[in-house]
Amino acid sequence: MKKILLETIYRKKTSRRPLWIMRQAGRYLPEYRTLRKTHSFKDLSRSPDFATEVTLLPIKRFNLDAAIIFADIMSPVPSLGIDFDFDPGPVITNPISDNKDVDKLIETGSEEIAPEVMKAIAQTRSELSNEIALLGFCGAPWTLSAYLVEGKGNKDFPKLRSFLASEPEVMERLLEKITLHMISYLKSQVEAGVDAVQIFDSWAGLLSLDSWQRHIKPHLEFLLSEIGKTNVPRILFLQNAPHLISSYAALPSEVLAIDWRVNLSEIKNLYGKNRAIQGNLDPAILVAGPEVTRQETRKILKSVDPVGHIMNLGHGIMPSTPLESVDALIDEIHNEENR
Ligand code: 1CP
Repeated sequence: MKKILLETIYRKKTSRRPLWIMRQAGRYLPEYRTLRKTHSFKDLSRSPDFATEVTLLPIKRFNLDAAIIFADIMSPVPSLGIDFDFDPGPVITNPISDNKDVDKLIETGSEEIAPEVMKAIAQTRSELSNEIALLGFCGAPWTLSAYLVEGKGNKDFPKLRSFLASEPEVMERLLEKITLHMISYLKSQVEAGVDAVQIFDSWAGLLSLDSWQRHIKPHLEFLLSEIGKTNVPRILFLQNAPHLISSYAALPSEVLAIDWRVNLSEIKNLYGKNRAIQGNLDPAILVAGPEVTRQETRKILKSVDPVGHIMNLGHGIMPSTPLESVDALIDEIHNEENR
């Protein structure tokens, strides 16, 4: 059996568009909320058995074309020697503030980077049916550094941006170390059995084009080209960065994934000739209910050429999303030809 997600990535014609949902294993699922009553997020994500179970929850309930391994962008961070908690997002105990902090980051062998994630991948792959793709992921070097320097998610990340301006050399060393760590981490995921990897650059848009090209682009480009050697397709997701899309599109990746702020058919016409495009329904639409979800999904289906289009949201599904909206989205995708 072929995986329509992979077929679409390589721009083959398929019976319908593939669909998966960013953050599909999260708090909008009642089964997940029940598990969270008795276990912390850390407990769940650090146990291969729980991580496998949670990865499969959305697959059991919905007809989706990919599972994404239940972990967090912070999962490879403990092996760097950094302490943090979740509240609900990552909160770093001692954020990076100088060269000494960067010196302290541990350079480990790949077998020490989140071994629980590799076990969960192997277990999930063996339980998942053959036509469903399993996705691995990591945070982009910039997005991970954003948390490590700012200390937590924060509007416009002012501390991070000042740090880059005042300590560009420290930032350069931090990005270099994180990049090497992410390359090892993703390569291990590929060995453990993922079918594709997504690189989440959720905080891509914080910098000017000039600053991004000078400080960030070389690291991301190096990561992508190293992962390209594995021959597993790369999905590059950037969020809230319309001014950087053409630069991201020039980086090596099989799929460009974007948020809801931009017109997907324009993006596909501009950058989707030799690659696939993923996205981009506004997650807030689903919160508005199944009828609006149907209408807005149909608008995307009508305007975006199906060859090389992976349907998804433009960012993670919101915890307050009604399950009926997810059903409506799936129904629209599965019945596109009949409408
Ligand atoms: O149960 C809980 O309270 C924890 C909520 C939660 C979950 C379910 C967190 C904390 N992480 C996750 C899992 C997670 N995170 C997955 C697993 C797959 C899935 O949900 O289906 C993935 C792919 C991520 C990726 C992630 N984590 C990103 C990139 C994607 C995005 O949304 O932009 C980012 C930025 C994070 C950081 C993070 N971890 C958790 C939260 C709530 C956040 C974001 C909020 C913040 O910065 O404060």
